[in-house]
Amino acid sequence: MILALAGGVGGAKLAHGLAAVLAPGELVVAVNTGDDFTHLGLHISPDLDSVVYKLAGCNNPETGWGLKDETWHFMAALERLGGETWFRLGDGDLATHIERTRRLEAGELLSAIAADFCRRFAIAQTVTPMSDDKVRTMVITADGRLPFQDYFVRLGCAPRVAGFEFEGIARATPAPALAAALESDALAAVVICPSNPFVSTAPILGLPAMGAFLKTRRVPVVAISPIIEGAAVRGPAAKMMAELGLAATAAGVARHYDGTLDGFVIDGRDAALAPQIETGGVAACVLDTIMETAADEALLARRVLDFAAGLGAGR
Ligand code: FO1
Repeated sequence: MILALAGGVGGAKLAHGLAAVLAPGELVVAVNTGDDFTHLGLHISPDLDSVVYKLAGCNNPETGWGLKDETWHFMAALERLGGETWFRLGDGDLATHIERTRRLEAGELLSAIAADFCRRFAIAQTVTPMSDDKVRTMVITADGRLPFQDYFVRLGCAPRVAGFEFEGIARATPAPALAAALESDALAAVVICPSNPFVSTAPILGLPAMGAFLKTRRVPVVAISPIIEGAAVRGPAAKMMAELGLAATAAGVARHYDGTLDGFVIDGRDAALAPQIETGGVAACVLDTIMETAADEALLARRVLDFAAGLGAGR
């Protein structure tokens, strides 16, 4: 069994590739919920939905979030009323948020709702929120302490970043499917998807149970760099690194994951960084990491699994 840790778009793509090359029962995808927030009275789980929509084949390939062939009547009507429209909720997507919120308010757990949504979307793999406990990413910026979606969507990642806090993380426990994967004898490797290391994978790795698992791990942990040639494949990771005074390179990401990894996958264009990464005690693997097609996703997944299979744990 493979445990993949995923944020939004990059996580969804690699999860899709892993789903293509593994048997359904062999993949558990644990998804960041630090980006979750309440908006217009609705519980939004952006990364969870991005992974579920992608695995269901109904994701919007242009945005990476939301549904394909979406309509926007609700947003237009809300705008006419002078409502808040900075966070765009499509008509079909809205059904996900409304139904999830109704069920949460009726007392169901986020993980149980996610499992049921997966079943209804005919997803055979396990996709779970990292936790049923509330964890909220706060971005410490020159303009103050901002909830993640305010920083990311409302302000377009413009404020200068000074750090991050994951409210609630110290008491958050892993969701049942994540806890089971961490304890399973069948677990063969943990794959940290090419998601933003500061705001997408950090909340998952920050769960106290993940810390304990990593310290005593019996299986290799590998990550794929979301940075290629000093730029993020998508999103603000490189900008964040520069503002935090870190080298905005794949080697900088490897250093950020210090103590967590046995192996690190970098893109061919960064091959020259491999020796520097290996100096840090982590095996480096050079692959073509850009995922434009389903075939790219599956090929990268296959090669990442082969790389992980050749590694020992707890370097
Ligand atoms: N991202 C945007 O940049 N603008 C949006 O209006 C927006 C709406 C949105 C609605 C539902 C959803 O599930 C995700 C949405 N996202 C939007 C993406 C999301 O906020 C971020 O990409 C993730 O939180 C970062 O992984």
